[in-house]
Amino acid sequence: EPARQQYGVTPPISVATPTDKEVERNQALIEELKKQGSFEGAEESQKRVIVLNTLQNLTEGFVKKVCANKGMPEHIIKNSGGKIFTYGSYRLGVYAPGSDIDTLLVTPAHITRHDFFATLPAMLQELVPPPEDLSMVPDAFVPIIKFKLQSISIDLIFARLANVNSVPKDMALSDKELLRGCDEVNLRCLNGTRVTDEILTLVPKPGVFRMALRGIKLWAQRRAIYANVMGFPGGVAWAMLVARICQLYPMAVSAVVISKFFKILAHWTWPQPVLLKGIEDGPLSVRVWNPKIYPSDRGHLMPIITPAYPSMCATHNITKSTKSIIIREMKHAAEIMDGIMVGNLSWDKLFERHSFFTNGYRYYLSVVAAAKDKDTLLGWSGLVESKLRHLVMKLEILETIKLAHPFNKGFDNVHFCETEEEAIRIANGEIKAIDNQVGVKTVVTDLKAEQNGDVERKEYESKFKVYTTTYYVGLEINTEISKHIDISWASQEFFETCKTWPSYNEDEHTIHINLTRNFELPDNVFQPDETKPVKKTKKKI
Ligand code: 3AT
Ligand code: MN
Ligand code: MN
Repeated sequence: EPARQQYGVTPPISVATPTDKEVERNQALIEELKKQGSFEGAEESQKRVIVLNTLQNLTEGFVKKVCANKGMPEHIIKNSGGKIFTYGSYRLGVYAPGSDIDTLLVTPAHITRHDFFATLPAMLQELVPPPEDLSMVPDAFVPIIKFKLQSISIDLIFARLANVNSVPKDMALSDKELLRGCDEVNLRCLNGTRVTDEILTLVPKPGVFRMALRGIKLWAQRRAIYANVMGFPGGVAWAMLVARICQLYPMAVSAVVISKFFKILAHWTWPQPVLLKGIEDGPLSVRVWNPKIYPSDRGHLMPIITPAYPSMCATHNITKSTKSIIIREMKHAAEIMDGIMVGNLSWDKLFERHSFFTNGYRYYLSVVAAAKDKDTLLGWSGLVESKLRHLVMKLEILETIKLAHPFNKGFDNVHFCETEEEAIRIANGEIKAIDNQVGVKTVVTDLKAEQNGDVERKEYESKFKVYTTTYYVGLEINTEISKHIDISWASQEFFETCKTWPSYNEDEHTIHINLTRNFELPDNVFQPDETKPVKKTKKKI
């Protein structure tokens, strides 16, 4: 009986059971989520189970093979085990059609990360049907192998338990003693599963939590405030916020959780942290979030703390601007939810798309990363994206700027130029190649999608190509101080930050920033049903 037990660090606010009206609103929520495509079909979900099973079998085979190659005795080969865990949206049970499966392969101490990268890819290739688009990044912050199995994207990471000689199929990762002897990379890889597993044990009714989280995720995506790198909460942070509200209303249905979510969090006394349980000490000499000890932790504006040891802040990227945008959105949503709960509004109102470009700001910064080929730009634009919040923080310092609002994703283009000189001028921002206004042919693309059909069209083969990704920052100007916006200092500082990238090469990677007025925004930032702002003409007297 959930109400009897206290979930979280304070007693519940209410243990009331739902009213008929609330149950009705909750039914309508589920219908709307279905209509909006939040759920995957049963057949597709079944395929995920099969794929995970394949990976589990492969894991056991992999561990045996490595043991045998190392000449280990038969009983070790037989008993070493090996297990696939999941984390991310699949583990939380909030995956949508097309979501990847985030997986973690755990082995006993005698299998190494080197074995993982040296032996597993070839074993994957032997699967029938074989994986597609296999790639690996062994030296990433979280080393990873990525591929598609039966058209499901898989993120596969690895952890070795330094104090364990067998990983049986029924093993859990909850015991923090398992972390003893693990290095930082292994700790990072174990963290995702440990956090998601623990979140699920800290909510009174996992089913209620999941449906509410689906609603909050859809809302945050539509409002463009879902993106950890850009200074907004990511999937884990949104999940923890929903979990905290579930703790406070243990008997409520998801519709009520969503309505309380906005009411409570829009008025939260930040930087008081959101915690799902008391912060634990542990057996390792690793940092645990603690603003009393660490000045950088004191700097977190909206701390949301992961429950699994070692606790960390999942929202350290939030800046002054993104904080005020998140709170503004929550207040707006709280009003809509009042309307929905009394029956004056329907759920689709909550999930309305943002108006960042159509009715957002008069001035935007266009931050353009450019390179000559797609793969070079993928690395470079990723780096620029990861540093964008540093630009936002520099802009926040300026007295002329009230708010710097980063949009949560970039826009990719390829520009086909007649001459190399033209290509260089585009990369440097000396010609604005938007909407084919100059002689350059500009094509909208998506760097991360495999098929950029238009891009390889024959007629452009001989031309000079420039690939660009553009990020937008909306600016709210303090007109009382000055009408003139000087972004040169903030831009220069930002360029310097980007250029400290170890792979940076001035011949390959370029970046520039334009101040863009709303009516100058390119067509590709607008949806088909949206209208582009027009220039306000001064009335003639
Ligand atoms: P989808 O349903 O897959 O869109 P998700 O929440 O599963 O939603 P991801 O697969 O992108 O999202 O991420 C799953 C987890 O992996 C979330 C986070 O703990 C970790 N993660 C993702 N990207 C990064 C990153 N760049 N650095 C560190 N951890 C990351
Ligand atoms: Mn995922
Ligand atoms: Mn993923």
